[in-house]
Amino acid sequence: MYTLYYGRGAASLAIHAALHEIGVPYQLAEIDLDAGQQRSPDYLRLNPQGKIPTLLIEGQPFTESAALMLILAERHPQSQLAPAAGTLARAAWYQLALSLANDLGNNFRLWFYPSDIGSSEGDAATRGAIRQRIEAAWERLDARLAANGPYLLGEAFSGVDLMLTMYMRWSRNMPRPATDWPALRKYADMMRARPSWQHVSHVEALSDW
Ligand SMILES: N[C@@H](CCC(=O)N[C@@H](CS)C(=O)NCC(=O)O)C(=O)O
Repeated sequence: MYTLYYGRGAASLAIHAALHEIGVPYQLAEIDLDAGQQRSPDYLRLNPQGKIPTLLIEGQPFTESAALMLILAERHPQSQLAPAAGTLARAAWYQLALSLANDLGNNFRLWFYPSDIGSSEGDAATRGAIRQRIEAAWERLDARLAANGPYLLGEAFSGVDLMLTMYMRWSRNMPRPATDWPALRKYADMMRARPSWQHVSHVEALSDW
């Protein structure tokens, strides 16, 4: 049994969808980020960094959304989350998971939390640089999907598609959202129609996107 501590639309979203894809029983515990519940003593006991998500696995807390995707894929080899262990497709999948987390996850963190690096929303130069890095990632991913889609691994859906969809959603209010790129737009339409995505959007009451 799993318990996912999630925030609406937060980095927990891909893990929420992954749990639904696997089809195992899980519980949800909502953390209201706007109310600062991630800094409550009870939550900090589970995740001293005060970040979302935390996944309880057999009662033990684990964090970092990309790591949780890897852990779930390993624990549920029959799921569609990752290609079979030991294959080259699995190697490509690891590479994608880590590069999405580094190229998009880290930059989005800085975009939404500029104070992490002592910057501010008004620091145009730093924000411009972060935006450029995020847009460069969209450019690469758009080319990849146009050449070898419809999923990141080609023909087969996997958990990295849930990660990418989550990151794309986070760009919806940016000057150039990911859906400005044509192959990414098509990909978003396909992923948003997926039952697991529809389910998490409904449960997390995500009205936009
Ligand atoms: N690298 C982490 C980032 C987690 C993260 O920054 N989560 C955000 C929500 S998307 C959060 O907890 N924000 C609240 C805060 O930092 O106070 C992951 O992917 O799990």
